[in-house]
Parts: sequence; structure tokens; C-alpha cells
Amino acid sequence: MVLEGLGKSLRDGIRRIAKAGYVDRNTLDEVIKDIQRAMLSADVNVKLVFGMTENIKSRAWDEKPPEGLSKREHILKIVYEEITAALGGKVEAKELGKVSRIMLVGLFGSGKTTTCGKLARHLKKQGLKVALISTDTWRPAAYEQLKQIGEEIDVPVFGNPKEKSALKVLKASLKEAKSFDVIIVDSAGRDTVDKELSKELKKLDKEFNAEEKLLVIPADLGQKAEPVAKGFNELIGIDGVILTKLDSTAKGGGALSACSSLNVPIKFVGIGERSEDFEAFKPDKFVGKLLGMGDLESLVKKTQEIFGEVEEDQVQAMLKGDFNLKDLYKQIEGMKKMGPLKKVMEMMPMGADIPTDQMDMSQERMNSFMVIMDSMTNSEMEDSDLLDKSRVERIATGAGTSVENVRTLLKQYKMTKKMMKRFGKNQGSLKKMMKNFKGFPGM
Ligand SMILES: Nc1nc2c(ncn2[C@@H]2O[C@H](COP(=O)(O)OP(=O)(O)OP(=O)(O)O)[C@@H](O)[C@H]2O)c(=O)[nH]1
Ligand SMILES: [Mg+2]
Repeated sequence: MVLEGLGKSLRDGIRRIAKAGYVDRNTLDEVIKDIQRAMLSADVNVKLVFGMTENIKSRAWDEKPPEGLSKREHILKIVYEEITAALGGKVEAKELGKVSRIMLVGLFGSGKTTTCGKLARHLKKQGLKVALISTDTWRPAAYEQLKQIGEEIDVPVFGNPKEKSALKVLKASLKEAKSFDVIIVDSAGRDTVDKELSKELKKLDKEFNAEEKLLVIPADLGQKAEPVAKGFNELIGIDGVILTKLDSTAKGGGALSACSSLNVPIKFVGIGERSEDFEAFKPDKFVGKLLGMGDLESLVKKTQEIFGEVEEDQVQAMLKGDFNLKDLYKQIEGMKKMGPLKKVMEMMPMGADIPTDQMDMSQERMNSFMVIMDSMTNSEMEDSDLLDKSRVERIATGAGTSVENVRTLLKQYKMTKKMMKRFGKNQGSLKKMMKNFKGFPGM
């Protein structure tokens, strides 16, 4: 889970407000203290944290709840809004839309090259013909690194590992990449925002005339993201930020709020090393997820992406507990493509509270489960109640495994089904709650 520590503390706070029949000043003060502590340990700037908590306090007691909202719900809404504002909510990034020339810039090791691949994959999935150009003539094997990433996602990469002038590489590559819808240029990093970097980037930018200059910043910089973003903005002017490595730091809150306070929109976040670990950044959704409000929209989208033919009403049916072994089979197939179930569950309301060992499934286990299910008949897959002792024995023999392994699979299936149902229920109450919160952005 991204920003796990911050998320947990914020969820605890929210839960305390939600649970309280009546929110008095003491309760709110205590919750605010917890929120302050959590934000500070996520490296959010002290002034910003205090500003935010002052806002919560004054709004909570001064503002009259809008019609239809209880005082408690109103306070929850205020807390949500103020946290969103602090963590990037001031500037909502516009969709990239129709851009054809994108350049990624940033310091050494910030994740530029990896992010080029992620962004290319993201745009390719929108049906665009994407090409990558490596202009990094500094880092040894920079071209090869991008080339390999390009091969993984099936996107052509242009460049010339033998040429020392970045500008020459760019000029030649642009000729080759003429027929593509979108061109993404990877640039070389430096230790600091210095003159030399500025000179090179300016030259490249003049030639390329990027429509989107995106600054790649690693989230582990925390508050130090601010001078970096400022520096790059002054040097070459940036259109937005891609915040990487949000998965591997507790300081992400600092980086998020730093960009927000500079009025630089965060357009995407990187949440892992794989090319699919990448998301468009929507502050309200992001904070909704942190606060455990779930994000059903993305879940359904992701599920559709993986299961292709599964329709939303089927997802809804699964959430109601209508989930048979065929669905589990498809789910395992999907999981093999996208990583552990845990990630999907994190997108669900309160998903982060599920003990992680309950959903750990190794590749080996997934394979063995699939082999077992391959030995079942169609009607057994549809109705697991048919699986009596003799059928289980037959299946074990057919799959070349033990009866115990077949039982483990059935146990796992029942647990998943139960979990799905539980989430389904949560979703219902969540929707009801959201209905009352008419003012919630994006919900
Ligand atoms: N966990 C995690 N790791 C990431 C993420 N993005 C990039 N990385 C890792 O960060 C390291 C550096 O990434 P690169 O893409 O090579 O960074 P770069 O900015 O191109 O580096 P230079 O070209 O040397 O300046 C690699 O090990 C990546 O796998 C992310 O979102 N999460
Ligand atoms: Mg690089």
C-alpha cells in the first residue's frame, strides 16, 4: 500500500470521527493531533500541517453543515477536503490529452527511463502509436536500458549509443520517428540542477519543442522535492510532475504537498518498478484511497482490463458472493498477469485492513491450483458443492497431486468468496454513505 503509515493513521482518525455519536471539541482535537503527527511523519511541511489543521478546526466549528449532512458527517467531509488540499488537491492536473511531443527531465536516478516506459505503455493502451527516444549520452548503457524497456512493452526505441552529442542523437531520431503519434524523449540526469544540465536541456527542448515537459521526482525526496521542482521550473519551465517511487517511501506526503504548494500539477505517480505500476494522479481519489474510502471505479476498470470479457454486472455479482470456481480460475489467470490479489484488494473500501498473509499466493501455488481446476468438470467448476470425497480423490489423481492440495484450493476458494461478499456489503454501505456526502468531489 502506498503511504501505508500515513494511510493507517488517517483511517484511524476518520474512523474515530465516524464512530463518535457526537463530535465534541475534545474528540476533534485528539483526532487532529493524530492527523498532525501522521502528516509530519510523512514529511509534510510543518507550516502546511498546522495551516491545514487550523483550517479543519475553524471550519468544523464555524461552518454550518449543509442541508442533509449531520455535524459529524460535515466534519468528516472537511477533514477529507483539507487533507486533499494539502496532498496535492490545489491543482488538478489536466489529462494529457492530445499531445505528440513529451520530454521527461529530472535528476540522476529519479526514475526517468523507467517512467518513459510506463508512460509509453499508458499512451499505447489508448491506441496511440508511441515511440521512445533516448538522448541520454551520459549514463553508460542508457540507450540499452531504454531499448530493453521498449522491447518489453513493444514500443520502438530510437537513439544512437555511439554518438556523444545528445542534440545530434535527437535530430537523427526525430527523423526516424516521424510517423508516430506520440514521441517521448528520455533525457540525461545530473546530480543537481546546474548550468550544464540547463544548457543541454534547453538545446534539446529548442529542437524538440516539447508540448509537455514533465519533471520526474522520486517521492523519497520528501519536502526536498520543492527546491528541485522550483529549480527545474525556473530553468526550463515544466508542465507537470511525475512522482515516482511512491510505493517505497514513507515521505511521499512531503513530496506531494511540496508540488502542490508550488502550484505544479502532479500528473502521474509511479508505484512500483514494473511498467504497469503507474497511475494518473487524481488528488481526491488518492486521498479517498488513503482514507480507506475505497476506489471502486478503478477497481472495476482494472478488473475489466484484466478479465476483458467480464462485464461490470458480473463484477457486481461476484461482490454479492456469486463467485464460482470458474471465476476463481479467471481471477488466478488475471493475477498472474497483474500481480497479487492484495493490490486489487487495496483498491477496495477498507481493503488495506485485510491481513496480507490471507491473500498471498505464490506463482507456484497459482499454477498448481490451475492444474487442479483443469481436472474438474464444467459442472463441478460451477457448483463446488458437488465436490464430495470421491470426486476430490478423482480430481487429485487427475491433477497428479494430493487430496490435501485439492482441499487447500477449495478452502482458498471459500475464503475468497467470503471476502468478495464482505467487500460487496461494504460497498453497499459505502455507497449509502457517499450519497449523503453529495458535496464530495469525484464521488
Ligand atoms: N519502487 C520503485 N522503483 C522505481 C520506480 N520508478 C523507478 N524506480 C527504480 O529507480 C531506479 C532508477 O530508475 P531509472 O529509470 O533508471 O532512473 P533515471 O532517472 O533514468 O536515472 P538516470 O538515467 O541515471 O538519471 C531503477 O532501479 C528503477 O527500477 C517506482 O515507481 N517505484
Ligand atoms: Mg535514465
